[in-house]
Amino acid sequence: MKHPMLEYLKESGAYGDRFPTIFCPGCGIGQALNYVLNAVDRIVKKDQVPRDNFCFIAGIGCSARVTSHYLGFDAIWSLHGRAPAVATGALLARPELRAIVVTGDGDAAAIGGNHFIQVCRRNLDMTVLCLNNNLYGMTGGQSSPTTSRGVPSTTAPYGNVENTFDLCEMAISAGANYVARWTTAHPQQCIQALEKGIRKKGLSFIEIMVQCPTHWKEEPAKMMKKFRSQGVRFSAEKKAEALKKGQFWVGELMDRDRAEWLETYQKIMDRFKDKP
Ligand SMILES: Cc1ncc(C[n+]2csc(CCOP(=O)(O)OP(=O)(O)O)c2C)c(N)n1
Ligand code: SF4
Ligand SMILES: [Mg+2]
Repeated sequence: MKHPMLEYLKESGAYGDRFPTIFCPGCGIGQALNYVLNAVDRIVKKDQVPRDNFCFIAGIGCSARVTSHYLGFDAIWSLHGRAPAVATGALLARPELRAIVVTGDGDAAAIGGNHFIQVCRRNLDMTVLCLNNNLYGMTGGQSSPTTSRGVPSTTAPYGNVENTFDLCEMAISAGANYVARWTTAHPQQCIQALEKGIRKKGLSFIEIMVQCPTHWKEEPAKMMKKFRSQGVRFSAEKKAEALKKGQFWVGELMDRDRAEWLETYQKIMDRFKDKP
């Protein structure tokens, strides 16, 4: 029996067979790909959104490889960090698109940090999915802006000396309507958050913590168990409590209905439509 999500994937492409994937054994990116396809499948089937209305846009990184390499949807493989800007252009040309940006922590927070902040500030109607493995996977395990302080990496053999970005907090402060964080060890929660986020008007930011067993040199199952124990379920009441070292919030961190940029822009255009 074929995997139910295979109908959304390309089995071969310009450079030959796409399967097995290029991801290392046990990498969390394949799981996240499965979750996003399950969410899209629900929207295609329940809301009758045509498949052609989905457009996936990525930058560069292991995480970015899910788009043009495997997805049987329109996809743009753009420049490192620039996917939010490319998605903005796509939406200006075709506002009916369901634009889904797939990004990594380096892509979104380092080279593309400003692009990410600006789409959140504009609250554009797109979904930004960040597959956060806390390092640069594709280029050899360098520290990224989400690597914890003190943790060694190939660029920080004595431990990372930099402070760490919380991408969800950044998205909330910048103005995104919907923000959620889960991990590969929370499959149903990831699918539900993605489904909600894709439907939601405005910018949805969904962060999935994914294991990179190759560079963290840990067993994937152990890493997923840690995700389960370190991820603390978010609630407004608990917010005041300080998280212990290594812990992070999981859950829906923001769900609000601020005005979305494209709609606001369209209203202004409509006001002047019939004026000479
Ligand atoms: C302009 C530019 N600078 C640097 C690179 C090299 N580069 C490719 S991927 C990458 C980091 C990717 O890290 P992340 O976004 O976390 O993705 P991951 O591989 O971890 O999924 C870098 C620095 C590039 N491709 N283009
Ligand atoms: S290097 Fe890490 S992130 Fe990249 S495919 Fe391998 S396990 Fe996944
Ligand atoms: Mg990364």
